[in-house]
Amino acid sequence: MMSDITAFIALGSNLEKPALQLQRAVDDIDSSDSMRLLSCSRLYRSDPVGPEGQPDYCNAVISITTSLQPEPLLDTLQTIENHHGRQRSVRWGPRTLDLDILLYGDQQVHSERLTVPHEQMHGRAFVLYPLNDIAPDLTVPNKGRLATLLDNVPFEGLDVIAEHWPWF
Ligand code: PH2
Ligand code: MG
Ligand code: MG
Repeated sequence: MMSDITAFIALGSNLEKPALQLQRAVDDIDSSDSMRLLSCSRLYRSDPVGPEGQPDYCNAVISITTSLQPEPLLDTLQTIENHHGRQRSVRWGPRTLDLDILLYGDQQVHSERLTVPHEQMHGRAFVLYPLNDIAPDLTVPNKGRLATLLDNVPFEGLDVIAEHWPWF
């Protein structure tokens, strides 16, 4: 498809077998007609950011190519979240699956439903380190080089739990 765009997606889960949720999500994405998996970061365990008392998260970042525009991409990812039993209640609260659009080519999107680049990505170790696994030379529109962002975000509250995954 000539109009395909490369996008980066953050995956997170802290309920109901988080690693399996992420593995299935990658499979769901790659088997969709409108999205193709390009690369996958290592798999991480991370301390929860947000309300206390929630379980640890599993996090990863993938790159895809997609024929979808940003909002239809968001719709498609939300459908996958819903298939994973996602309930939307507490902000930053526990979830079976979270799929966030980090980057959509080098485009910036500011709509009611969607902000790209993702608003919090530049401060989150559980996003930046996985992203660095697959795109160390990246520059984030409006935020600068990934390598520079990483200088301000220590590798803390994170563990690599798998070098190679998904296992399907
Ligand atoms: N996602 C959140 C809130 N807090 N904490 C970690 N460690 N990982 C996440 O993916 C995460 C979070 C909201 O999307
Ligand atoms: Mg999120
Ligand atoms: Mg989300």
